Amino acid sequence: MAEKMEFFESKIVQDFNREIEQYHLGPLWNAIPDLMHKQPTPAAVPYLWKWETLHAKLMEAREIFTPDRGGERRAIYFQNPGLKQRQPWGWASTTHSLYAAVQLILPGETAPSHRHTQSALRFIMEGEGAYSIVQGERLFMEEGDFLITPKGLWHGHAHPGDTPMIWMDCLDIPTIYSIAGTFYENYPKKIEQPSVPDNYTSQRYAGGLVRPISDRYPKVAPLGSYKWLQTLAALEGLSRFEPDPYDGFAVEYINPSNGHTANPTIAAWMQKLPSGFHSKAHRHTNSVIYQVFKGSGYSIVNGVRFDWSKGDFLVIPNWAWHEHVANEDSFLFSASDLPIMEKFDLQQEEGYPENAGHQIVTDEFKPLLP
Ligand code: GTQ
Repeated sequence: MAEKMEFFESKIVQDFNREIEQYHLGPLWNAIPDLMHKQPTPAAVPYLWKWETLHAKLMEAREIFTPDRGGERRAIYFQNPGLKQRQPWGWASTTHSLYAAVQLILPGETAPSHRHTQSALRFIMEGEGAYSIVQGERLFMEEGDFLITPKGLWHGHAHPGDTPMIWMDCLDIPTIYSIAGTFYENYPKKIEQPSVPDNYTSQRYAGGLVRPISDRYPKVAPLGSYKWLQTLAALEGLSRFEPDPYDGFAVEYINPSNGHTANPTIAAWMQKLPSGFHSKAHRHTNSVIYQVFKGSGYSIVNGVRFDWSKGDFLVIPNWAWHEHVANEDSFLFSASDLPIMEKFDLQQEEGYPENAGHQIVTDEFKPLLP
């Protein structure tokens, strides 16, 4: 060991390491301990954003940014404090692979249609009356609905209703950025015009369990909007039985024509944690971004307690131990990079081995100063 240290610190090695930099070369012997960890050691940290802050900042942004002025969406993203703002790696990253944001649209506003190689999902937190238009279909949004725009599909939003609407966006922006896979295009006219009846796909799938025979052959997005009442009915049925020890009663949004995740690269779940439920702790290679849709409770992530209530966002980085406790019946929406890990055949999961599956709380979450 001492011999090894001597080698790394010797002048001849250090000089060499520096000298080859001018040729844009690097010494593996210096890099490998950081490049190849024994197990995932994400730079992203567990973090919690409170609804009070999010709501206040969105209200300030009402005046500061309008889609008419900026031609874009009024979205504020979650920048993981462990990842760096405005650095190619880490910018607009909530986890290493995923971006999440809250978006506000006011009555009368239009967010123009565009398309890109990033896949997107929306989870509706507050309000009603706005629509997203995807594949020529106006998908009118209500609280608790889940919407998808997989890569390459035109999508724009408009609000003919009369109450402000707030939703969560999640996209695989950091993943596509890091593999230099971005293509982006604005729609030639401001917003796509309807070419099929409103809420066409959710009507076609009103039955829930059966698919139109024309969708036997896989389509990218046969169903654009997953309605809250259908999701809730599924959870109520599940809740009559035993909860999953780690996740309570959880359902995953799937593509009804091929059975895969609704978005190709982002998994999305709705889970119900009944009042008093205390999950066991586990960890997995995928990261997760939680939105507290209803209820309150806390999660313990790597020994730190995060108290959450309605509207809050909690991020669990890859391979972090975590368990959840519900103070009342709680509904958590979550998005994760599980499909990305699975595509690389990297998904792993394990239960907390000690203390009957529960962590010891060593600290309480406090927001980090910038
Ligand atoms: O609403 O289409 O937060 O394209 C980021 C990129 C929202 C959107 C985001 C997007 C959108």
